[in-house]
Parts: sequence; C-alpha cells; structure tokens
Amino acid sequence: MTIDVRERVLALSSWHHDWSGLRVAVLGLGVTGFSVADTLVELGSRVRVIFAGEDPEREQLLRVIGAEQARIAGDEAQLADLAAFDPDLVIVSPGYRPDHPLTEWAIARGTVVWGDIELGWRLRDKTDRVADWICITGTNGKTTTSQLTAHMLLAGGLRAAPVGNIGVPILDALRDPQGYDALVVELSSFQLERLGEISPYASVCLNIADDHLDWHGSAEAYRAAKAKVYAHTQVACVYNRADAATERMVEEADVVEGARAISFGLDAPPPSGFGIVDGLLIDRGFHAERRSSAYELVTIEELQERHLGAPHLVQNILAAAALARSRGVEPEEIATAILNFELDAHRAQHLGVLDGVTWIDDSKATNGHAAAASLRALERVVWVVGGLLKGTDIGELVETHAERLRGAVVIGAEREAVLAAFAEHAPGVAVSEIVPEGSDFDVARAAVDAAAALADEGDTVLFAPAAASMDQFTDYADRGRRFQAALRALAEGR
Ligand code: UMA
Repeated sequence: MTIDVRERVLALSSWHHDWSGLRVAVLGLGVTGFSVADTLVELGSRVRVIFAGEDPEREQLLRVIGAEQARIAGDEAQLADLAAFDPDLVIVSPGYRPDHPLTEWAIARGTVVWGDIELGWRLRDKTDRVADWICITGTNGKTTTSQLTAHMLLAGGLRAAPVGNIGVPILDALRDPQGYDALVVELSSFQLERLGEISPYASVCLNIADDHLDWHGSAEAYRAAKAKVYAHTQVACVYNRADAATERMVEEADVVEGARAISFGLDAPPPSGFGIVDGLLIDRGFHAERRSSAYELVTIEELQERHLGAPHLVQNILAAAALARSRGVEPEEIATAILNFELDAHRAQHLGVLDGVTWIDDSKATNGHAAAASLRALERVVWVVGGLLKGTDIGELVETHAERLRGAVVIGAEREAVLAAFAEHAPGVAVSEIVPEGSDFDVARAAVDAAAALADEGDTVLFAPAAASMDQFTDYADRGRRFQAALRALAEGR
C-alpha cells in the first residue's frame, strides 16, 4: 500500500470525485454489502465482494452489475483472497467485529477501512438536494423513534425517510434521484464503532444499558461507540434526563458551535426540554419564550387510546418530537403525526384476551433493557424469556421484576443461565423449561401452552425474551410470528 493511494482515498469526499479504477474490497454480502458494491460499481470502481454464506439471489445480482465475488469459507482463505486482490479501500459490513482478522490485516498494512455510513457521508451530495442527517441510537427504541421522527418530518412537508440499521442501507436512499430534505439514520453500536467523521444535523442516544458485549469486547467499548452519535452535531443534541450517561455524552461531545442540548423525560420539562405537565406532552425546547411558555403536543390519554401510553413509548415520542422540532416541524404537525402513528408488529403488540388472560408479543425485546420496559408497565405477568444472551447477565432483571411474576417459561439455547437466575433471585416463581425434542419441535407452541397453563384470569402473558432469537428462530420477527401463530392455534383449540 503506497502513501499516495491512501491519500487519494482519504481525499474522496464527494459523489462527484473520481472513484474510478479504485480497487475496493467489500466484506460481507448482506443488505449492506450489496448496496456498497452496487454504488461503487456505478462510480466506476473495481469491486470485489468477499463473503462466506451462500446467497444465490445476491450472487446473481453481483454478476449482473459486474462486481467480482469470492464466496469463501474460513477467515484464512478469505484473507488470502483479500491479500491477492490488493485493495486500495476496504468497506466492511456492520456485523464484522472490530477485531476481525480481515479488517485487522487491512488496517495493519495501512489500507483505509470504512463502514457504509462513512462511505455514505462522503457520497451524500449525489443530487443538489443534500439531506440533513438526523442520527438516532440507544440500546432500545431506536427503530420506533426513527419511524416516528420520519413520520413527523413528512407531516411537516419534508421529503424524509428512515434508513440505516432499520433495514434500509443508507446508500440506497442516497442514490434516490429526487434526493431528500432529511434522512433519519438509525445507527447500531456496530455502525457507530466505525462511524468516521460525520456531522449530524441533530442526534440522540435514547438510553444506554448493556448489550452486544460479546461483539464490542466490553461495556466501556459499547458505551464509547454509542457516545459517538453526538460528535460534530450541528443544531440539537437530544438526551434523556432520566439517563445521566446520555447527558454526560452530550457534555463531553465535540459539537458544532451553537448546537443546543435538548432534554426529554417523563417529568415536567426544564427550559430547553420536552416532558409532561398535567397529562400533556410539552415542548419547552423550541419556544421563543421558553422560560415562560411552552407548546402543547398531545395528551397521555390520547396516547393510551392508541396503545402508545407505555412509559418507554412516551419517551420515544418525546425524543422524536424534539428531533423533528429541531428541523422546523410545527407543533400541530407533530401532534397530527403522533395521533396517526402505528407501531410495528412484535413491539409490545397487544394480541388480545383469551380466558381472561392478556397476551402481548414483544419479540423485539432482544435484550434485558427492552424486556424491562415492557415488564415495568404490567402487574401480574407470566414471562416467556430466553434465547441468546449476548454476554449479558439476566440476574438483575429477574431480581428487579420477581414480584410481578406469576410464572416464567424459559426457552432458548442458553436456558441454564436463565434457570440459574430464577433459582437465585426468584425462587418462589413457578418456572417451566421448554426442552426441544426432535427436529420439528415447535418451541413457540410449547411456550404458549406452558404459559397458558401458568396464567390465571387477570394475568398477562408477556413474550419479551430479553435475548436474541437466532438460536431457535430466523430473527425476532420470525420468533414473534410463530408465537402469534401458536396463540391462534391455542385459541382455535378452545
Ligand atoms: N459476515 C461474515 N463475517 C462476520 C459478519 C458478517 O462473513 O463476522 C457476512 C455474512 O456472511 C453476510 C454478511 O456479512 O454475508 C452480513 O452482513 P451483516 O451481518 O453486517 O448484515 P447486513 O445484512 O449487511 O445488515 C446490517 C445490519 N446487521 C447487523 O448489524 C448484524 C442490519 O441490522 C441493518 O439493518 C443493515 O446492515 C442496514 O444498515 C440488523 C440488526 O440485527 C437489523 N442489527 C443489530 C441490532 O439492531 O441489534 C445491530
């Protein structure tokens, strides 16, 4: 790797610069890898995608667009392929750990390594309409808040879309020929780890609790990645008054001169804050007379009527309102957007009442913090829990909520750790273990039957596993769908 090549690559900061002939290795062929390859081929680079798992559809698409591809199993063989390709630039998919041998090799030889978000930032000026980026992270509530914010921006007449970790790669939006006024960029801690120098218009870290410790290596590294969301923010750093760590992140962030700190919380808001007074959601952040006046947005009662009244959802709504207000959306437009917003499936989704028992699908609760938000909103719960714990400890969660538990159904590959947590912290709670038997065993059906047996009239069965799903399901949506199907089967059998 010569210094000249490195300098050339680092100077590339516009769609209209010369990317042609650049040798770019793309690591991973998921949604991100394909969007990167497609973009760079369009810009004239020589692209080689290196990946492991078979993906007939994307492999065929790579052939159509004219990108090279290497499906190779094993890090060592992949490394040999990468070295032979002799890349000028490496773009890595979010899932690759920071200490992955391929990226470590590239960094050690001086090759520039970017994630797709940094590449997207450099390519954001394809059309004349260059979008402002509103960046959203946090351990939980990212997707709901991103959807809400985009929904509010649209209600304000802006061309906007939620992108990033939400499932739509940022490069797909940036290549839209019409361009956007604002992009709401949901950022995972993986993407933040390799963020590069972006400058968000507004930013938020919604909350922080341990997650993905196996990937980041430590809780400190995870938190440091999340804090990056505030760096170089131009207008508004939004933080959570109830989570001092997010406030500290804002205090310590290097922001653009004039950027304001705007807080949100469920209490009465201070000036420059969003919060609640007498059952009303209030904006004291963007009122010209904010020392003495505030805007009213919606009432808690209106939110409850739409199943949006749980405390964590109200926090998401306040954060989204702060972000949208920072981009000039009027309070009435925000109110309209909130009142016609619908939550996605599997996010604290009420499925109905069967024999006096309420059933809730919160399969999206893939970590303890998300499950806690759902548990907190309920009084007598039969909790379906377990899966992949990602290096986190479930003991504290069990201990904190032991009193509200009428029973627990333990699923997943890491059942032993969950069962041990119950034995230690909630010995009085009836626990049912789901042990898979045979290849066509239906975990969701067994869990639903066990939960029904444990629940009495007036209880709620909460499917909020506090763990990732890939041990027994394709993803959280598949887990939620199967749970719902099992409940339907139970209801039909009655
Ligand atoms: N791969 C390897 N080795 C690795 C990691 C990945 O070979 O160590 C390969 C896989 O074989 C596959 C490809 O890389 O070919 C997949 O790449 P990826 O895991 O980065 O996934 P993408 O399909 O590109 O999707 C990613 C995000 N996934 C992850 O971060 C794991 C998606 O978030 C995101 O929507 C998408 O980019 C667009 O930005 C999903 C997610 O689960 C929803 N996110 C986690 C979360 O929210 O908790 C972080």
